[in-house]
Amino acid sequence: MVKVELLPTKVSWKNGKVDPEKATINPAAAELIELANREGYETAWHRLLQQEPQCGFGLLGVCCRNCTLGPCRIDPFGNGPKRGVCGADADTIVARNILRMIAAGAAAHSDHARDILQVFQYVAEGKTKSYKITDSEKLRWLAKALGVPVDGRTDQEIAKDLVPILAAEFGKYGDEPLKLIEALAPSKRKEVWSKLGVMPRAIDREVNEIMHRTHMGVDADPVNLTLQGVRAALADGWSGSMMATILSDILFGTPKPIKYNINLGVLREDAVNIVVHGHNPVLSMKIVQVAWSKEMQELAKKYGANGVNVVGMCCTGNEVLMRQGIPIAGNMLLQELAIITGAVEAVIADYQCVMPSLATLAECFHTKLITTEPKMKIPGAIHVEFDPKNADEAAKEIVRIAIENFPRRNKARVKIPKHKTEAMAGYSVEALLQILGGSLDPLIQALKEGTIKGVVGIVGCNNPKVKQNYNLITVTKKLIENDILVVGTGCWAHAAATHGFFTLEAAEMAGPGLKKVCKALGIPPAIHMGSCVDCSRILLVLGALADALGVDISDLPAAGSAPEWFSEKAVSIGTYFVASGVLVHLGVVPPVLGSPNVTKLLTEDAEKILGGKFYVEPDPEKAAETIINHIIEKRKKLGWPT
Ligand code: SF4
Ligand code: MSK
Repeated sequence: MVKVELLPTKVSWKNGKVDPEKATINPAAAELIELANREGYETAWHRLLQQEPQCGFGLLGVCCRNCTLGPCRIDPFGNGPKRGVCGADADTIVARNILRMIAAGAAAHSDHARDILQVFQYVAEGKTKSYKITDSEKLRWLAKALGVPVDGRTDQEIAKDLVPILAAEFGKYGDEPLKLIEALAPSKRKEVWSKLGVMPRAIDREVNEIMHRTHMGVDADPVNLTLQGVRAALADGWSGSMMATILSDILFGTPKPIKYNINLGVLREDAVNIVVHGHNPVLSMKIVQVAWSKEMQELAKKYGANGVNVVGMCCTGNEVLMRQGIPIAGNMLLQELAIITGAVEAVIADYQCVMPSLATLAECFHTKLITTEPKMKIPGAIHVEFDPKNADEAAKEIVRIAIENFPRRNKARVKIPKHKTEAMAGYSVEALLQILGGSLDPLIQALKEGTIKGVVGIVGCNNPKVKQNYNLITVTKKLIENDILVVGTGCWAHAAATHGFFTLEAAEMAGPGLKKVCKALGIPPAIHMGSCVDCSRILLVLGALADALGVDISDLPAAGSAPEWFSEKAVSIGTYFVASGVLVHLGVVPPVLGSPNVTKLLTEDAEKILGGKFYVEPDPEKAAETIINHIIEKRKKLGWPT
């Protein structure tokens, strides 16, 4: 059990400023935090310190403002009120709050999927010339999985038939399971979910039902509430996120191994720098295409720049990187620091993980913050509404704004850190299979023999409460040293790449077995599988491994970890991995400790019914050790050498 820690912040003041040494292990970030201190720019670290002490009731999850009888709060130490005005106790309040986090996370991923589906529909109906089917093979694989005929048919005919099937994943009447789950989830898991009554029926319905159940005076049973959270999270992982990944592959290409550079040193003094930020690749893929065009490169020259340099941030960065190999500026906590370099002409943001602070910070520089989605506007930003039907025009307008902004750059203020690292990305399931020679057999063999002891997915964010990248890297390093193959997504991938884990030479850091396998296959010991929604790729790998071995996912020597998570999306991801039978480590304490019952349910009892459970441990060394022991135990149960 994790002890109650009301003030988990490790970042501290030094002479009234943020201490860069305590804030990050990335030297480029440290340089710019120092600059922010000197010049008085505010970053997430500064604002976190201003927030301290953060509300203890909030940290423990025992405050409720679901109605105006409240807000109510429960005294976790038993000296004050034990129930809200309506009579809800700590168990009900904590469970309801977590459930609403899952709903928000599942909604974010799935709404992203809906946006990609809309583009797919336009392509199917011939309503856009800006996009096309790029991976016909994957389209046909999906069609076959969903029972759509493919023989003798064009891509467009197949796509047209897929649209209503995929649209029904979001909303349909009736209790029959989601088609993507039926088609892609392993059979043993589907049995578990059916028996428990958590088989998702429709993505929007599960999210909607959470909002209903958590309304005042509806569901008060923490177990019943949590099971609905499981159902919504499964709808996210195995359908919403899965759909976002598959359709993005079909439209933009299934990733293949690709080299790139990462860290703030990828910004260029001589070029127009555009940062693409957020999660949805639909516009950013176009931005890259337009920015790399001769027309725009020439235009940049007219404005005194040596071309246009598009760099990625967060998961939009991951999406475009995986398919185009664009350089990456960094992960979530680097978004403000990129602007502080003084070298960014435009930040183009779609949605999710985009801090509203960027607008204020951009005003201190010449940087234009451009929002593009009707559902995400930020006061102070320029809004260029993006319509996938005329994506080329929108992309041209945006790139032009950035280029025309170049002469406004104050060269005297430009401070681009020198740091950048070479890395490899692009490991889709298909790419991994190709590397393995067409089947999972070599991986299964290596696992059985113990050359590779297990597989761990590390995902998730940065959180200024944790020294940036420290937890992500410490867990990664310890696992690979112990012959555990690490795969992952999101901001973990940016951290792992920045600190040198995505190179072939990184195999030297791995234990002898993993090192041998990496050298034989020509892969790094830690594998970049994509953006947050691409955690679905990890689900597919786990499902395929379980099916091939004739076991359940919960029997595999596998685990998940989110060492620096912050977002509601991460709560949904963690929950669908637990529900898929995986032990999930959380390095940041979730707001549940105010209810010992809910805490026990998530960290102990869940295993009995789902095969997976949450494990909370802020210390990354200890966490890695526990994960390693968990993997050894699973191997013993399979009768494999440890
Ligand atoms: Fe208070 Fe109950 Fe209303 Fe929540 S739902 S604010 S606990 S009265
Ligand atoms: S971007 S959700 S901070 S991983 Fe996907 Fe990074 Fe977390 Fe956003």
